[in-house]
Amino acid sequence: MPAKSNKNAHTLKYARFALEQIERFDLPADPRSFEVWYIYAAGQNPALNKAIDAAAASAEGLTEDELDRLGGLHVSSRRSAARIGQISTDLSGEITQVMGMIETAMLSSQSYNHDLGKGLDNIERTTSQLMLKPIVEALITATKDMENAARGLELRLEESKSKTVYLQKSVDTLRLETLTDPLTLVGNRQRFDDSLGTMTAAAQASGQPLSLLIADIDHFKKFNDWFGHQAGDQVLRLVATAIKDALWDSDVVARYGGEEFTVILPNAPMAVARMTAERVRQSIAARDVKKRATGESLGQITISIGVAEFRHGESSVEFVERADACLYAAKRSGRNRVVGDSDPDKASA
Ligand code: GH3
Ligand code: MG
Ligand code: MG
Repeated sequence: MPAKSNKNAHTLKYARFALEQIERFDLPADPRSFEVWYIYAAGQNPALNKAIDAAAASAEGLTEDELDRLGGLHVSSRRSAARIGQISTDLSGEITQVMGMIETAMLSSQSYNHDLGKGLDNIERTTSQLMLKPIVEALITATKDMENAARGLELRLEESKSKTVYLQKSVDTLRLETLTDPLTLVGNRQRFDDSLGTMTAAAQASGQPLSLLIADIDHFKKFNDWFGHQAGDQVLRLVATAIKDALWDSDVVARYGGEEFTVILPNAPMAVARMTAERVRQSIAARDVKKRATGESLGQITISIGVAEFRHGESSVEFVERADACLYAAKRSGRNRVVGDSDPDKASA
């Protein structure tokens, strides 16, 4: 078939090109790099190609970290979309099959009822013992058929149940991915918005305290200018991990924007939230950050944090604004510090 071999020639060409680029940029020959370069060669994703071209032309060249980052940014959303399509197809196939089974079961149950009614009529009407035997035999056969059909349906429904559980798990995984920031693996902005809505509503209803931290890396623009964007990305991952490590599992960490992170602390009043923020700040400031590729010291990274406790009746927008105003105050009063909503230095800043 010429069409097929033509297609094969294309895919081989893409694969060869991908391997050449892996050698050219001295990248690991793993499936992740291969996938990104294959998609590049096929030209399916213009945004990815543009970003890779820009990175290749940059002073640092195209490194493993950068290719990984670009792959995460441009490829995973396409993969999610493809998986949503697959799950949706599997699910509608399953639904069609189950509907078909239910329909068949209803038909055979109707026909069984009919046979049963007819058999009972015949028994009432018959006067001879001899005639009774074939009537009862027919009833037994109909009952056995019905039993078999029911067992078949039961087995098939059991199978369908495990398929549905599997599909449900896939949907859950996918949902988690769509709420995760691909660079830092903490929640993304959507995750923050969703959680804040739910958690302020819960705090409003229960009267339990709820606090919010907004953290921003200090002088991050200069850091990027000095050490490059990839070192900047490494710092973003490090800060995200340091924040997560300093918290409880019930706290929701998200990347709010470029170099800003938020933490929602359920059941935490201001004093607890402030202490938590201080712990996070210190754990980051205490590190001597080294460039992963070269081991070169990147010096001290610091963050500033604003803290607010939820006020009964306020909107989530007002809540965020108060925490943001505290962050601004922390920046104004010198950076590398925590400012709470009730602090005196907030007013002076
Ligand atoms: P300040 O202490 O006042 O917060 O100063 P700043 O330089 O951190 O703040 P500014 O808002 O002026 O700059 C934020 C910089 O963060 C801009 C950009 O260079 C950097 N940035 C934002 N998102 C990313 C990202 O995804 N990767 C990298 N490497 N840098 C980013
Ligand atoms: Mg900022
Ligand atoms: Mg900043």
